[in-house]
Amino acid sequence: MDEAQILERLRESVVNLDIEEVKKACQDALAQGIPPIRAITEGMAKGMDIVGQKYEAKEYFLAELIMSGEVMKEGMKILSPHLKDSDVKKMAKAVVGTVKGDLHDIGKNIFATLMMAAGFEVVDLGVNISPEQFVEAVRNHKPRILGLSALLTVTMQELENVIKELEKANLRNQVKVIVGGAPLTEEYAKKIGADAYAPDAVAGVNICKKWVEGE
Ligand code: B1M
Repeated sequence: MDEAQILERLRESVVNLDIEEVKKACQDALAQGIPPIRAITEGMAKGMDIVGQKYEAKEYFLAELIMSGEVMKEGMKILSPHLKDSDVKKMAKAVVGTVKGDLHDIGKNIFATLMMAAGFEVVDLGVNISPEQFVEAVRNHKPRILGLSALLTVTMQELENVIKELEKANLRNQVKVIVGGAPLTEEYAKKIGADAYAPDAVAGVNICKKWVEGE
């Protein structure tokens, strides 16, 4: 089976909400030497896009959204350990989390895993994190980078709230803030005063690497 067929199986297994098949396809991807990041971004994540389209078209409902999240997480369990590069030097600390009111964590988890693989020390706060909790974490962990994820148009505003709260606490100039998530844009990130917008997790990690390497 060639790479294109395995990537197609990865996509299909997510769309079909098939946990056993996603596990097999992930194992086959590794056995075939497909880079895990490709299996994630070109395989499973593309399947998630189709699930989203089916949800919008009312072919899928909340139960299917939940299930697709579980399927992708099972696949991530198999692929994530292979993203790690044991030779990487410790680069800097990053705190990451999904903003208040938002429970989507798959993109944020991919970003966190790739950051760790690149040598960053990552403190993952989880989902539904309030501006106050982000500020507390910045105060306690003193990271160089704060990574914020938002997947809903209704939670985008929370990104700005976090930045305002950092300003109030006089901590804004101590961290670089990077934001990511499907509804965001470069313009929006600029407007709310973030230091960077990442269209995907790989781009996000590259931006963070440049920041710390340039210091
Ligand atoms: Co939700 N959901 N969901 N959902 N869900 C979306 C986001 C939606 C677009 C589906 C749709 O209608 N097409 C829609 C949002 C519409 C909008 O606001 N514009 C939606 C909705 C409406 C909802 C609910 C409101 C549904 C309801 O209850 N009626 C509800 C809200 C719950 C809440 O958060 N309060 C809800 C719930 C859920 C589940 C919990 C069931 C589940 C999430 C499971 C989980 O995350 N553990 C879920 C899912 C699975 C989805 C879809 C299908 C897939 C999301 C995903 O994981 N994508 C999604 C449709 C879609 O996105 N196509 C949808 C794969 C992931 C790899 O992509 O997270 O975008 P993504 O991450 C990307 C980039 O954005 C970027 O890197 C990743 C790729 O490399 N990135 C970063 C993300 N964060 C980053 C941070 C960075 C850097 C890059 O640096 C810090």
